[in-house]
Amino acid sequence: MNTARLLSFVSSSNVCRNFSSSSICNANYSCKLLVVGGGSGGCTVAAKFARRLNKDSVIILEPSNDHYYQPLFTLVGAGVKRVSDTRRSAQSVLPKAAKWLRDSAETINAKANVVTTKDGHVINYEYIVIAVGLKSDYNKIPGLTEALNDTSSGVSTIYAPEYCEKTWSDLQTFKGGEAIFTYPETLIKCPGAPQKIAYLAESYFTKTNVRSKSNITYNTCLPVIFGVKKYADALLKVVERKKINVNYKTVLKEVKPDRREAVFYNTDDKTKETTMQYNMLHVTPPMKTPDFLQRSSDIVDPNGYLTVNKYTLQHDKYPNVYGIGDCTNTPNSKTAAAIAKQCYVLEHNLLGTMQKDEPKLKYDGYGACPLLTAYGKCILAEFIYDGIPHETLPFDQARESALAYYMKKDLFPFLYWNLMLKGRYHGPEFVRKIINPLAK
Ligand code: UQ1
Repeated sequence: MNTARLLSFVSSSNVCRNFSSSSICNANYSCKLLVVGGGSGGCTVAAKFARRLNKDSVIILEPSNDHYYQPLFTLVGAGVKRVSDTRRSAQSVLPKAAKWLRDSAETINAKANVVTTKDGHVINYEYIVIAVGLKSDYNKIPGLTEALNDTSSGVSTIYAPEYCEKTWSDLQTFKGGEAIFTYPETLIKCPGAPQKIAYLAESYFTKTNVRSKSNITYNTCLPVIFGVKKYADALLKVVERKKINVNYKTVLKEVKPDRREAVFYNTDDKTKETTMQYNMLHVTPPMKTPDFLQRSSDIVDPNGYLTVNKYTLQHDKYPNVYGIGDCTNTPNSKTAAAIAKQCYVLEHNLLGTMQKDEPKLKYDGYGACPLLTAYGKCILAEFIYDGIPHETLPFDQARESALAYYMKKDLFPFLYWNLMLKGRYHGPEFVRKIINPLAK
């Protein structure tokens, strides 16, 4: 018996189960498909392949016990949902026919088809899907972590399950003054959310009669309000109606919670700084890919994003490596709707690769962003690569609608938990073909 088989035997024996410290019992696993990450992309892909391949062919590497439906965090911040509505146990969503290792990837040797884990296990794979997402990089902003952890600081973010309810309590305690909303100078997930929460805050302040005593400011690193012109034009009207001050190319640099001050720089001239007083500060933190990818220079670009073909989702160097979701370098908007479409393309292309065929399907860059503009109102942006609108519904989706709001609040979470995570939802293209057949 060679060492690898011996280790694998030991790991599955009772000897190993009786030791909780994995450093004593490093196991050696082998699988046909390793899925790294059990979030939206990882769970969906694992569900598809667990169904298609033989039992025990798929291993999912995911350290967290909880799975969150992050698109609802904005509505938690606005007091419409609770954070518990967004959470399910990983156990309940990960496919039963796959093996879940509660551990995270530490290194990858893509030439040798081996991943090592934080707990010291070794996983040999034939094919791998990397779906590790994006994480918040709070340390990039001095003072931010301290401010977020202080319950009375007035500083919060809807980008984390531990802080999105703080946004709601900050909205309720705000009695006027300066409310500031930020957008960082990195790629982020859901690029619409930083302004959605500003719009909902404005509506809430109007409802509680503090709007007339307050200024609302949205500071964004971007030179435009939104990357797709059709929706940007509509959003500028919302900004005007709500009298929100927008400062472009303006990025949060530091938070000084003891003085309730936020320091911003200008992207054209970083030495140009402005200090603003706040009573409430909503921060969209800078984001980066997890350390595992940052360390894996062989498979990522200089910013740490997995380098895949933007149409096929296959890695540009290693044909048995695929990527999905927020951690890849594809230039689409990082949203759950994008993952719904990507998983269909990935499924077919990876199956092709497994049969020694070329990847045939192409991801068109589809992404969707339900831009909440008030309680009960939403602009449902849908677009593909190069900012080209690609709408599903048979009316102009740049118009604010109540239907889109209820889809965002109730329909999309339902589709997510009941179909998408089970690998049975690929976005609204099939609906679009039926109800909007003449659209391009
Ligand atoms: C969508 O399909 C989806 O997946 C469940 C979302 O969840 C996050 C969305 O936000 C959006 C906008 C879509 C697109 C669907 C339709 C029907 C327009």
